[in-house]
Amino acid sequence: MDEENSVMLIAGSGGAKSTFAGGLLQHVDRTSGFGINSTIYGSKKDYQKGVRKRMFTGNQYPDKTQDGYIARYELTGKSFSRPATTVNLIDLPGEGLKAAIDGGVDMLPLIRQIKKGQTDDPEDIKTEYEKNIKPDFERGVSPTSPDVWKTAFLHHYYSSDKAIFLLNLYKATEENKDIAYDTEDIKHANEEFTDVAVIPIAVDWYGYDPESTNPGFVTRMLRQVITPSMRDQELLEHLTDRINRGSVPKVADILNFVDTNREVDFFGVSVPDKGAPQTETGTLTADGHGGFEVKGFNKVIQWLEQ
Ligand SMILES: Nc1nc2c(ncn2[C@@H]2O[C@H](COP(=O)(O)OP(=O)(O)OP(=O)(O)O)[C@@H](O)[C@H]2O)c(=O)[nH]1
Ligand SMILES: [Mg+2]
Repeated sequence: MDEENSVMLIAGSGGAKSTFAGGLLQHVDRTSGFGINSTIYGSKKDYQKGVRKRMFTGNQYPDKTQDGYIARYELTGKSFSRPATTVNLIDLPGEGLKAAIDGGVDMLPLIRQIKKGQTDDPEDIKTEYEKNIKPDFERGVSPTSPDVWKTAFLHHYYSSDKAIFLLNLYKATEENKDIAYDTEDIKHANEEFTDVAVIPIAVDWYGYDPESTNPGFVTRMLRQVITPSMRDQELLEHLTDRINRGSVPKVADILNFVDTNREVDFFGVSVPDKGAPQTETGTLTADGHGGFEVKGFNKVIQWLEQ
């Protein structure tokens, strides 16, 4: 592995990558002793205007990512026990994503190719990325070819040592949007990475607060003893009770997979919609300090530190 504690975020189109990026930043900004050094590769406009400004000034969810960017978050701070942790969020443009990740006409989905060992050799991918792709990214130019995005994605995948599968519950269950990965991909990643977490986002839509202190200290301690991995058993039960296998089989499969594969970590986050869980307003929930609310990102930091 190239980097000490490098984390890759995996999510498809509309998978809440931008919202997660803004939410993590907000959490860190609000927590004393932590900091983020962010470096943006590719479209700075997508990130600065489409994510930062929309969320931090407009109190709205991010714009749909247009040209694509890679946000590299380096977590710093004296409270952070692993100062070299970096999180890479690759937000491909919708079109590029369609071709590169969801699979074009003759192409197996990218993540599926990884599992089948059908991608180019990781060393060749790295060389190609460093030599022919990275310079443009650094100049703020996003690739226009799906193949180039594909190489950028694969390079980060192969050089990370932890992976987060982000699961946007709002898009996947309310809008029935396809997820770019399935349980087989998570299983494969679990063999390849030192740590894998499935993180549902938009749990506010299910009326769940990841920071609530239920079900009580003793129960939580007991559960911690039984399942030492980082998992929110209450969230798992909460979602399993409410998510219908008939209407969203892929999400139900993932929940079931996580339930039986205890080494996969599982906990939720949200950047709550002001109207959740009743109505979708597209406006973020005010935090009473002139900003927006974020929930559960303390767990993300804990997970990054483990
Ligand atoms: N209620 C709620 N909705 C969310 C949350 N996170 C994401 N969403 C919804 O999901 C939508 C898509 O999120 P984005 O962050 O734009 O997803 P993305 O992966 O960056 O999407 P593209 O860049 O367009 O591929 C948002 O506009 C919200 O409607 C959340 O925590 N709570
Ligand atoms: Mg985006």
